[in-house]
Amino acid sequence: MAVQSIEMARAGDIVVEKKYGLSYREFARQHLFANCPVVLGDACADWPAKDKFTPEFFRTHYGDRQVIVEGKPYRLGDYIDLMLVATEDNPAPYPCKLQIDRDYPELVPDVLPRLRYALPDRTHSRLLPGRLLNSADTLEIFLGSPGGQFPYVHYDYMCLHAYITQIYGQKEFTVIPPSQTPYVYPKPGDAWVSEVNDVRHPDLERFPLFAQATPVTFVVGPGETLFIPCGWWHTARSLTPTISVALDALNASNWKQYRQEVRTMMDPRKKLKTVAAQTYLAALGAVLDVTERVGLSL
Ligand SMILES: O=C(O)CCC(=O)C(=O)O
Ligand SMILES: [Fe+2]
Repeated sequence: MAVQSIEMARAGDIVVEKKYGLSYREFARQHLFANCPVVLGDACADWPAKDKFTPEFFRTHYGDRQVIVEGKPYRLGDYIDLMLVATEDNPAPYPCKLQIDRDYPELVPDVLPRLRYALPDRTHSRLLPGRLLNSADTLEIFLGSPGGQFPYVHYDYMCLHAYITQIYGQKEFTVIPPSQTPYVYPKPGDAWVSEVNDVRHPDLERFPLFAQATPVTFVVGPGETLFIPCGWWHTARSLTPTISVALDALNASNWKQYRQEVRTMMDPRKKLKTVAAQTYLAALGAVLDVTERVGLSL
């Protein structure tokens, strides 16, 4: 099948395209290893979640479950009612996150087969101790309402690649390349979070360099998956009631950046531990490079 490609948005020298029929090889060359975002128009075509995950589905089957949103507990059913009546001017709190593998394991098959573009994946390798991922969440459902805005601009924790699949409704995303990190004011001590949390109305008096950034904004709709490569700053805002599935991936393409994050996050006084972790990760990377090439998952 020929690749179909549509330009979604551009700013400065950055172009974000939507592509259909992209082979894994083309994705790896043009996006994964090139660290270039893309909207994949048909990546989740085989997911049962595509037709199943609706507000009604979650209200009917999980209405009595408790969720914590913006620090406050809600019955999921009540949150969904709120999200359906909310407006841009009066949004429901956001994000309402459901951690699929921990709290809703019976829904895991609905987001399988794993997106082929999100393979290989080392976050689930038996050889990678959870501690070295700092317990990063790697499979979540997000529910939101019109005007519901992700609370900060960030790149994904531990420099993982993010794949956000829009299942229901329309969500607007803004992405900023890693090369513009000096303009986004990373938080001291939390370098993956920007101090500029409102990209639409940035406080240029506090953050004057942000004027030099070229954020790219576009809308992702049902059935579409946004690939956000490691280190790309991003945030999101729902335009309608929304349900999205977010997953993360780690492999040869972001191993070096991931190792750098591990180094940054370790206590600098614990030199021996840092060296041990780096030595282990260097060796593990070399082993997994080989096993993944022959299609073996460890
Ligand atoms: O869909 C969203 O609101 C953004 C989610 C996100 O970027 C994240 O969880 O890391
Ligand atoms: Fe993210």
